[in-house]
Amino acid sequence: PGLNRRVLSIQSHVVHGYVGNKSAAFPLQVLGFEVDAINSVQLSNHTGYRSIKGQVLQEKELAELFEGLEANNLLQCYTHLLTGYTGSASFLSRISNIVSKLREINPQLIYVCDPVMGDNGKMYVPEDLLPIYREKIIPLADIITPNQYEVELLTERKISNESDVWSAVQWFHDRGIDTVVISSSELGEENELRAFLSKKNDKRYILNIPRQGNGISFTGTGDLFASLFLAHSHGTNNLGSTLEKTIASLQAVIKRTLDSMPAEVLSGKRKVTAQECELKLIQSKNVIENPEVVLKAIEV
Ligand code: PLP
Ligand code: PXL
Repeated sequence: PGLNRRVLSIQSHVVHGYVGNKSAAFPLQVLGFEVDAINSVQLSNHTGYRSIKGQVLQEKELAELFEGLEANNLLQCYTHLLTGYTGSASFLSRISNIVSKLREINPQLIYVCDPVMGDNGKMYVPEDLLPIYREKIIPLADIITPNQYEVELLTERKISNESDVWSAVQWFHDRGIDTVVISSSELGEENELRAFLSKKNDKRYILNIPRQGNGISFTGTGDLFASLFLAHSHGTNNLGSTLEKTIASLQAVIKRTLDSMPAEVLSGKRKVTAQECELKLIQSKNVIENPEVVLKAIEV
């Protein structure tokens, strides 16, 4: 199974910190995947900092990179396509051509789509990406990993309870998506998040996730989630176990990041900075390689 695992990953690059490809590539590599990265943007840092500088890759430039790969017969080798943060509608639109081309070459290609648009009720990409995800990109995916807010945007329905979740999940299955994973939602008990997983015409799971860190929020966790889920879903039908391993590593990375914070931040005496919230990904190599499952997925 170590052979033949190569991901084309189209996401952001940040010079400092861990979101997008910076968050996804290392875990995939540690778990034995070759990662070919296309950087949808190259920014100094993620958008949660005070200032943000850098470049956005244009649709034409994406097409050029892809042409170069094609010209050298390098498109033959992909087992997976992973897409995350994209900053423009025309760029996102172009990804549909890429999916078609890769599928033509490898009909077994798995497309993992993380429709990165926002979190906690706030969009951090232009609004015109939404209809493109909804109409053009989502129907092409095998696995999608939205959070609750992204599900609400895509399905145009508010999610207030578990029954809303499963009908939203069905909305995705009706569009042909095999595996729907809601990476996080506000539907758990107090101080808990809840993740949901559904495989079309097959099993469904929930997994409750204790909140760590007293309201400190992290960036890049969703990108990490998608990369871990891709890696652990490869070659298995046991998606409950895939979700468990994904959450185990994610929680361990968050714990390591919190453990690195100064006492005055942890006690709430001083507000945490964006830099202090950067995931301690490299320091978490062992928990990425060997996730220790403590939180179990419940089949429902
Ligand atoms: N933060 C925590 C603590 C999580 O457990 C998860 C996913 O399970 C996430 C973040 C990822 O969610 P999102 O996609 O909203 O970033
Ligand atoms: O984690 C999502 C993400 C990806 N890429 C960039 C971001 C963010 C979230 O803020 O700013 C550049």
